[in-house]
Amino acid sequence: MNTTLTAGQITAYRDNGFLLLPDFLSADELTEWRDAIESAMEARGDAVLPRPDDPLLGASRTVLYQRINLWMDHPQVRTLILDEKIGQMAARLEGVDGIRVWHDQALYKDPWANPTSWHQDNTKWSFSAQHAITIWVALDEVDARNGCMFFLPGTHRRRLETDFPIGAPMNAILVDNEDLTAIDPIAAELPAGGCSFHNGLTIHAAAANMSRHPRRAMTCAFMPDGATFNGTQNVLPERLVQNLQVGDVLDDDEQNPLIWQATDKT
Ligand SMILES: O=C(O)CCC(=O)C(=O)O
Repeated sequence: MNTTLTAGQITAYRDNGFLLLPDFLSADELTEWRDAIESAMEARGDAVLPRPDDPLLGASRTVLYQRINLWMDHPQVRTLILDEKIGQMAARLEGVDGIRVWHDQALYKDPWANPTSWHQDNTKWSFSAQHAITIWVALDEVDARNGCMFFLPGTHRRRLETDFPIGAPMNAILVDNEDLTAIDPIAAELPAGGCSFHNGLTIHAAAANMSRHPRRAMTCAFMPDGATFNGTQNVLPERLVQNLQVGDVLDDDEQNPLIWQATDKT
């Protein structure tokens, strides 16, 4: 795994709100990731989330076939996702001294599936933070034909008041934010084994899959250590939500493991 980040890449990430790393996994590592994710998806079956008291999330495959928190019930995925080297990359990009897993997510776009509409991620989650970040690992080569992502550079500096679902019309986000059309979307074309990182507020979308093959990606969203509950359940289990007040720190290691922390924290 190529976890090197140059000062120039970190600056570009902070300026644009995203970064592409085309040579993230070696060929052998890509095989390992594909095998682990395929096996975890098969073992998971119809359940979007793993635990009995997890919220029931819709499972429409119109836009994406999604399975969340595979790290919780598949040992190989756990090893891949809880890797402190990825946590450290996320922490360096965001300039924070501790990183927790928010949730992982296998995102398969079926052949002919709809586009993923423009949205921000953090407006959906149970914490509101400037320094949330997601890694998106391409398990297949992705381009504009089979559903690569697109980013609007610089949009991570603004939290929109409305949350936009991934199945909304593509232009829904423009209703109150017409100024966004002044920004050129950047296509995140990647070879299989490449990855991107994007900030939790960066506005992004993905094209329709106009190919005969699934577009497979494995992602993990991270939260900065110390992030607090904002009152939204999202993927949190009932058991936790019942005992949380708005403002409580989300630090349950069974749900949101701390995967990297600066050692010189004083
Ligand atoms: O893979 C996709 O189509 C969208 C991914 C996405 O929205 C995300 O990873 O935040």
